[in-house]
Amino acid sequence: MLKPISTPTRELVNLDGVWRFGIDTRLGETPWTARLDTPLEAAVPASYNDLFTDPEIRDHVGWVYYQREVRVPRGWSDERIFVRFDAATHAARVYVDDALVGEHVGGYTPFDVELTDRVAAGGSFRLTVAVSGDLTNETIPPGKIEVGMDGRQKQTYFHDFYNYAGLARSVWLHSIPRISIDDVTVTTDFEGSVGSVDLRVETSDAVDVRVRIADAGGEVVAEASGASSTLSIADVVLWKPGAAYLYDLTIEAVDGDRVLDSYTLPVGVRTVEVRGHEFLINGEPFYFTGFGKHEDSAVRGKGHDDAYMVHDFQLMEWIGANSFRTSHYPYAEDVLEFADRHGIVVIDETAAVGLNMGVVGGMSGKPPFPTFSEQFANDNTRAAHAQHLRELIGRDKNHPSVVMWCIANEPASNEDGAREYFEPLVDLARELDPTRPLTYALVMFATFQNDRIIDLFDVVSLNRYYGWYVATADLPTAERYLQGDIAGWIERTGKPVMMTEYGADTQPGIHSVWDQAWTEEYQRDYLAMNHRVFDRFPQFVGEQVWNFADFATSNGIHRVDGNKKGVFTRDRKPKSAAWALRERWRGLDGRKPGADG
Ligand code: GCB
Repeated sequence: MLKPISTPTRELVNLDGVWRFGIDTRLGETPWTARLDTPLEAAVPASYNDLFTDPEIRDHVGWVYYQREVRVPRGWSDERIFVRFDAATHAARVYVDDALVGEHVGGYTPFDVELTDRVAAGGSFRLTVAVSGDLTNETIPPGKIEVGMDGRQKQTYFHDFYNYAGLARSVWLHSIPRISIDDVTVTTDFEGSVGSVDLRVETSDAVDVRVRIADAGGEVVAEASGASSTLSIADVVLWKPGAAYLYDLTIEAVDGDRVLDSYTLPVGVRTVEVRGHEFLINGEPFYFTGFGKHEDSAVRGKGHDDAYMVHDFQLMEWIGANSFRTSHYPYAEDVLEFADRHGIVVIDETAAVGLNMGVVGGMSGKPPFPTFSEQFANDNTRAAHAQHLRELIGRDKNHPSVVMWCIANEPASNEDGAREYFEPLVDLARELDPTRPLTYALVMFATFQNDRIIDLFDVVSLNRYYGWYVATADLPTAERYLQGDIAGWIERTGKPVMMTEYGADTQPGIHSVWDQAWTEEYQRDYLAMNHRVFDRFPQFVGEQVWNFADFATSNGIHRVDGNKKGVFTRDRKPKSAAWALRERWRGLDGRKPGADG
């Protein structure tokens, strides 16, 4: 699905701002049929949960309603008209005046609803959106709704970050021409100094297609015609980690000399490949440094915010991070575009976090009932997961920054049924994108002895907390565990191994001369121990610390005002460990610490 942009044939109107807001229990049966009878207003984009002081709103189970009036531009009478939600977490129903016009399930991928026959150019309409943050065993991510002793519904889930909901990304009204470019898939390669850009363009009707590529200075360097074509770029400038270079690809649907539709997107020429133990970008071994992140900030929750985005990338550059994982859901497209422009490498993760009943069993890892069963991750869950994968890859396939898909975080890959559940999803991902490696982030209970699915994937991504959840504050023991664990994976798989999570909760301001959990020194020493071990393995391809910043979680006795494993605080102040990481990472330039060249 193409992102709405402004081109010579397309226009868009941003609908962000303050919308009327209410929760279903305080509105009538069909609240969309009139002006919402509510004193509340909510900011868009923002999760609604932390905007209000009322606990009934914060932890509401059921639908919430957003509403505003929208005016359609006068000049759009010959155009097709759509409303686009960059995300509605986790499900949405869209109403124009009194009518339901569209629905969507999945909280982190965009969707369009066509309004062409419902609205008139120059006219206005009432746009109401019902959004539900509910999670069940058949949603991605999964959750559970229980009814408490007082009769209240309560949402629980199998991940620690707070289940923020609402319209956390932008909303647009946009137009496209009647005959349109519907999709494009870009694959790039190079040989010597010649780059190649392979294109598959989909159009609404059988029309002629012309394409051209301009370099960063605007000069056209390649042209072709036809819906499928391969363009060559002489003296290509590659997109590289830390040294982004983007060409502009312009696609036109034409009738003779008449341009019916025109669309421009940035293209980076680069290759990604896994070979033996190596992760190669442009044929060169790449070593990941960086973080698992969250879209999370005070008041906004998961609301996208350009200022936070810019600042987070600045801090990543300051610390020498060359990459991050979109843990644990697809991030706003603006973030990937920023990464494209700034040469930051992205592991793009689905929202499939918590497919693991073992986590309910605590550190024993014993599931109360099987994860892959009618009761939990069943065929409908997998269908939702498949649909989510289609939408994620459909949205992000053309971003040069995205070098790998992460299909799930910490699934019960050690349990019966894991293979049956994941094999079709892996096949689907490879069919949707044959060019990028696949991975999943491995939970501690999934060991090199008992995991059942690693052979389906390309990279071993370990989430390991030796020295925190296991061997707490005992780094000598933790070091031995970690050493054996990594060695076991290398020996079993022959694949590249990296760490996608390692971290220690740290309360800034607590200090100790001894190894004490929660102190700033312990976070540093814990990371240093991990790094010592990583550096012993030439097959090790990267380190992403958990987490970039402290983040909000649901209530629980394991968390004090959220998860504190951030290297930065929630308001992005560095803890001591930040300087230690900076010291290690700056200047590595994608090379393994200690590696030559
Ligand atoms: C994990 C999860 C992550 C948690 C983290 C923790 O394994 O993948 O979502 O936040 O551990 O801090 O416990």
